[in-house]
Amino acid sequence: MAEKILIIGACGQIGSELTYKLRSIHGNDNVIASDINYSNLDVVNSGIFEIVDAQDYGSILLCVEKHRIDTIYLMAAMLSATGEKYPMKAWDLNMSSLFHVLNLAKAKFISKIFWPSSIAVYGPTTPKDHTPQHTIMEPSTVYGITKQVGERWCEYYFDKYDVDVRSMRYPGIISWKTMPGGGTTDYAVEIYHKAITDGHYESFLSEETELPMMFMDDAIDATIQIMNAPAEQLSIRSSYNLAAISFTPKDIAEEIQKHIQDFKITYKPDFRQDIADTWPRSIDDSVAQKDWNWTPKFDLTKMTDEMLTELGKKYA
Ligand code: AKB
Repeated sequence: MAEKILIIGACGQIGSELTYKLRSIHGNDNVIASDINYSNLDVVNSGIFEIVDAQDYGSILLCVEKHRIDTIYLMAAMLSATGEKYPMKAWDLNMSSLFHVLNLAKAKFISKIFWPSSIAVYGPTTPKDHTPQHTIMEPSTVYGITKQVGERWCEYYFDKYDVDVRSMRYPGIISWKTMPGGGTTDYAVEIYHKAITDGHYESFLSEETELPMMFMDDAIDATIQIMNAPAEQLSIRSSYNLAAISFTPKDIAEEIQKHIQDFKITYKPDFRQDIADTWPRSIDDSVAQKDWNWTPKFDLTKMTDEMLTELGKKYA
């Protein structure tokens, strides 16, 4: 029997691309996309789609039983910037959805889980450069707290209940198909759109704010790689550090100017600057490299080429 996959949060930035990629690998009928609403019609119309409320155990269970789901990718979450505006909503969504999926696996309704963590697990007391896999973690955002606590629960469910849950700490993810929503790293997507449509971007982070980032194709490859890795190769059952590129708003603007000479950037840091200032500049992902052969394919130059080419077509 083919593996049946459910993606919760399939209308979002990463969930949508994961849906397309998993369907190309497993076939349309074996990958069920779901979300709380029909907010992304490209996803809704691309195959089987179900309305699932990630905060409602019964809603997820109904879908799992209807489609005989084996594996869940839980991509629904409230990100760092929105989480600071709605702390209790962020806590409720991010934690209850994780518990529901972990408990479905504990009760043997499903056999495997992917749950993304984030560089937001780190905080102001964490070493900022080449942040190691195991280090000080005192996150100061609600989102970061939910991800750190979530990691502890993932490891707990693996140790105590043998739940096969796999996770990685995504950096900021850059893509052209679906916009991100509510994150601190979102500027690195918006800047490409504005470069093409307006020739100008006002950055909400200061010019020297360096953060770990990754092109979507690498993030999707990493996700599929960790899910395909033999269980005995995975030494981390909380969440793996993952890295590709680190850059500042100034670096990305200079790269764009190689394609669009008169592109201008100005800087007006807002509350998201305070969040970014607590996160690492770069990440040491040597454990992921060793355990499941992780290596990224996109650097800033290659990513900028692809972003501007694809968005150029979109806005033509
Ligand atoms: C955010 O900015 O909140 C996210 C993340 C780094 O997890 N993109």
